[in-house]
Amino acid sequence: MSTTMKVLLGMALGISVGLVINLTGLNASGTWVNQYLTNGLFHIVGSMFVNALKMLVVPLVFFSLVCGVCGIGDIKLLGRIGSKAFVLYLMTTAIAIASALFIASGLGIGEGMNAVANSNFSGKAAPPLSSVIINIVPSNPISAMAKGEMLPVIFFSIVFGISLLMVGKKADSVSSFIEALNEIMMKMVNVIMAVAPYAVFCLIAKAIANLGLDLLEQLLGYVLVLIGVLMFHLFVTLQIILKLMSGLNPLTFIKKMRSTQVFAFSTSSSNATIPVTLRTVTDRLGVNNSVASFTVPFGATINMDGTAIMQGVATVFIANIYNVDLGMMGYLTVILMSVLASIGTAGVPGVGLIMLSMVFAQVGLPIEGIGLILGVDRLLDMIRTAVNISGDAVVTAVVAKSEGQLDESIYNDPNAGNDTA
Ligand code: DAS
Repeated sequence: MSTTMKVLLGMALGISVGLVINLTGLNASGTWVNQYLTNGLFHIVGSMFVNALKMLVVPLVFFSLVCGVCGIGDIKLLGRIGSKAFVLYLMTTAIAIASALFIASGLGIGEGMNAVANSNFSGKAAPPLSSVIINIVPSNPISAMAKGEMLPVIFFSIVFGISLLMVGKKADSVSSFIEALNEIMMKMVNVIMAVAPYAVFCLIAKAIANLGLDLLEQLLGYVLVLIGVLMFHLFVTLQIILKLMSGLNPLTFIKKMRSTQVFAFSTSSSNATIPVTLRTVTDRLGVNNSVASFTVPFGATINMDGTAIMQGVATVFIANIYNVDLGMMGYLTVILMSVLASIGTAGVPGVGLIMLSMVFAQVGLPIEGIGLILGVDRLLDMIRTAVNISGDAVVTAVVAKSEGQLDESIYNDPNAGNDTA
């Protein structure tokens, strides 16, 4: 049985057990169920899993980012094409997260739950944006890593990667060592995710036992709003950007990208989809390989519009569930963190959720809130990965067109590259 099916099974069982406990009143304070199950076993297993997710963040971001920057291969590539792609990737991600925050807060998902967090989170007010920006440059990168302060970790990782690239051949052994460590971190994500079904059962059972059917309704709201914003970004925002910035036909793009999106959906991994995305943008959209071979892997590492959207919608949802008022400064911090979190997120299944704990920590939300959405995340990860790689392909087409590196006769030929996936 696939991990996705196991997680869904864990979620279904967790909901059933949680409902039985809630509806029969077994969860009343002082009962053995409340003491040894809801706030005992379920709380312990769930909290350990959430800690394991947090454990991955710093090493995953550092090694993934350094590899991503080193993957550029040639520092000169960071020139015109690299700068265009980098600016467009950040722009599409910022638009994605802003639309997510606007729609989710406008709809008020999660409001009225007044859940109480187990962890003694204080709902600390987000620090002023000026101090967030100043602290992006760490005075001590090791201390930033030890404290899990991710903005300075991301800054240090990017500067380290660029410096490694500039050292060139002398640092080849360091580059391959870091690549090996990055592989290990990706494998560690799989190891932790293997436990997800059991953790999902415990976290959902505890949440439903405490919050009852209301939470289920709110959770459905979260899923529907998130899917809605993902579809809006994919079929409206990205297509407007494609049309306005390249003049290319959006309908052709949507038709030709379908099989690649299905592959991304089924693997939940942008990295695994890189070969398929590369083949599609070159053989079917007519992008010259000299551009695609840089912008596609670069995008798979630093550009995750779908993930940023999930982080925006999840932040509003959990803030409302726990009655935390984020305020404008909080929302701006979420936008900055989500854009940077998507830069630091490697394209493998489930990492968006891992980075969400970083966003929550930055704006003072209880990390255990992740447990409420964990059960549905596996399914949503599939959809947002398809959105992630579509954003990579749109920016690749726009950059290629602007560089005169896109053959429009191929783009407009409905049968071009039909034998590719
Ligand atoms: N599944 C990740 C990807 O490969 C994104 C995520 O986890 O949000 O794009």
